[in-house]
Amino acid sequence: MRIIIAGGDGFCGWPTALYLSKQGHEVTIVDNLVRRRMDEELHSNSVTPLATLEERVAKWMELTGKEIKTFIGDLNHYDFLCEVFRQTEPEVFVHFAEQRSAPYSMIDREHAIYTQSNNVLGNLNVLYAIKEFGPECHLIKLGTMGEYGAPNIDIEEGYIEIEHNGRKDRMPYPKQPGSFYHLTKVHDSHNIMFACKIWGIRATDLNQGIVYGLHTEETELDAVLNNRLDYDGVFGTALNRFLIQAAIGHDLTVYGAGGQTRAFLNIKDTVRCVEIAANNPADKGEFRVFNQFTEYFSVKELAERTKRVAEEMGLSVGISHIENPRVEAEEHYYHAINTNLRELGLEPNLLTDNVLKGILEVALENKDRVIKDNVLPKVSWR
Ligand code: NAD
Ligand code: USQ
Repeated sequence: MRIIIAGGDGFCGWPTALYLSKQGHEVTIVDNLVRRRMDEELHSNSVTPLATLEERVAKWMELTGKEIKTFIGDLNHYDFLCEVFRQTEPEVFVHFAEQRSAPYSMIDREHAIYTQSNNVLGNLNVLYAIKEFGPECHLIKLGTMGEYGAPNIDIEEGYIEIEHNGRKDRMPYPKQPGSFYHLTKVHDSHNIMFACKIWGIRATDLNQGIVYGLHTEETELDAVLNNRLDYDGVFGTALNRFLIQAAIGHDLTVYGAGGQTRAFLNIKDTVRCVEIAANNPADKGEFRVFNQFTEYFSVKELAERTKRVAEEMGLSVGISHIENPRVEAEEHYYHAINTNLRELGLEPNLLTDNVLKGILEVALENKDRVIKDNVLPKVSWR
């Protein structure tokens, strides 16, 4: 298939591009490289050294003989996006290209506005480009489990049957997101659902949990193919952050009580889930939602597991419950359904001690790159 990976220079997009290229698909990356500029803005970096996108695709070509084309540009520049569609005629458009950090979106008004316009308008451009240039193209859009928040009932996959005053209907599942970033994903979902209904677009919304790990079989082939690994208080996510904190001898930063329960998956399963969605396209006019995660944990549980595994490796690790910079429930019910991807063949890579050790080893190899000033959270929701 001809597949566009928008956001293909990022943490999820890069390994997905390599994996789909390896399966024989014709892969094109579209990215404006803004994530690399955000590292400069935040005076931060990836724990693993990153080659340029040019070097990455050249190395992939050298090692495998497979070409990944690249277009450097912004989804918000519609003329650019139209040209990409004209030149590549995609059958699948995988959309990772959004500002994905909740803390970044909560820095101040400017960052909230940037996040909402980048994400919501970029996605709207993609919908219009599909309508205009590829009405059969299957949109695979990265959403988030955080769209649902933490309701006191089970979380279904996108839709829930509701009975009200004696009548029943299948409705979109209620959304209670926890940041201006998470809200963009809700707005995107609504826009996509509407576009499917009025124009007959086919779309899959992948409501992904928090991704941990960094390596896939493909990124491990050569240091130039390294994936990024974020640890700072803005872009670092819970489990990866704890493992890097353990590597540098920093206390693990549990926000508040630590009973916040979230859905997680290994980066190896991210790439596989996208492949499963691509191989099983949504019907014309269908807005399909898959909950993309394999397990859920509380952050306290993850900190305790990280501590135990790190101590087995001879490290000394403390856990600090620091004041929560976010406004969120710290103890709550959580039960979410994730059967759609399993039924289509996903075999989860579960979080074993060996997986934790593997990520910790990479963090230890690169620990001198960590800028310690960036580890504690500085962005407040209040
Ligand atoms: P990332 O920031 O590492 O990658 C996103 C990429 O998109 C970057 O390379 C960036 O330069 C590019 N980009 C952003 N805006 C763009 C625009 N307007 N035009 C062109 N390129 C643009 O993020 P990630 O962790 O790889 O996340 C990818 C997607 O998956 C996001 O949509 C995110 O919301 C979603 N997601 C991520 C996680 C996670 O744990 N990382 C979990 C759930 C969902
Ligand atoms: N947390 C800590 N300590 C830390 C960092 C985070 O206790 O050092 C807590 C947070 O308070 C929160 C939970 O861990 O309760 C998750 O935070 P996170 O930063 O790991 O994840 P989040 O902000 O939700 O965002 C990440 C990705 C985002 C994606 C989302 C999936 O950055 O792109 O959409 O995970 S989900 O969580 O399912 O919404």
